Amino acid sequence: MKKIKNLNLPEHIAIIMDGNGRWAKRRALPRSAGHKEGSRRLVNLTLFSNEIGLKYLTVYAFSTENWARPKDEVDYLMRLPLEFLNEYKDRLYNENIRLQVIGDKSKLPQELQEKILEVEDKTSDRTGLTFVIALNYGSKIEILEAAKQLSKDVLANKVDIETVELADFDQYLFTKGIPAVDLLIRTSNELRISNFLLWQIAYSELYFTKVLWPDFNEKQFVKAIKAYNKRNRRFGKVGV
Ligand code: V0D
Repeated sequence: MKKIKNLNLPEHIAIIMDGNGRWAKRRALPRSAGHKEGSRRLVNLTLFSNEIGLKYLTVYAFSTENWARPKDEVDYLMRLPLEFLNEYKDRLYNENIRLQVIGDKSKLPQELQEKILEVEDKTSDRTGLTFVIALNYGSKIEILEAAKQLSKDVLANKVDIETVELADFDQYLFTKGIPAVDLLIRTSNELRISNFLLWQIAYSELYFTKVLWPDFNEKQFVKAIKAYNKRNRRFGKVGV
């Protein structure tokens, strides 16, 4: 494991990978070129996260609202996950990385659904980084579905409504078993949460940067973690 001097790692970092289209536009390239470069960045940062010993990395790849984009772009985007998995599934496994995809997978192309299940299954015993990809994910629908399922369990007498606790509600979310987010990063100078992990970021530190996602390198990443370290030290909390 690569040690970075004086760096206390958060346990769980989440990232909104914004600015791929803008990156391409600035270079007079098609948006797809930005997505492709963004995908390379994602691989690098995932391997780096694992190397420095991060336990959880969650990234926002595609929201439930992204279907409204032009059809050409959606078609292109939908090919990225399959390419990514075919190219990196062995690498993820060999590097001891566990992959998990959160979101409504039922709306994804059949072939992709099967590939996701295959890689999730194959890497389920990996003990390094848990790499969580939010794909066709929306936080409000996640919370609503959790409330609906909890209601069903109450009606079926499986759950006593009077004793339900926050930790019980966690079990109904896509992120079941994954600890709360410690640090949320959003690139590309957008200062919004955009329906990403609303429940899970209740106590997160928020870090916004102007850097576009395809330019967000290891150095930028460490800078964000250092900022997180400083804020936590102010409250006398010691990192892990
Ligand atoms: C495009 C930057 C990997 C954000 C990263 C369909 C925009 C590159 C995946 C991926 C996307 C998803 C699931 C999976 C494995 C990989 C991905 C999308 C976009 C949305 F199991 N990159 N990537 N998915 N981009």
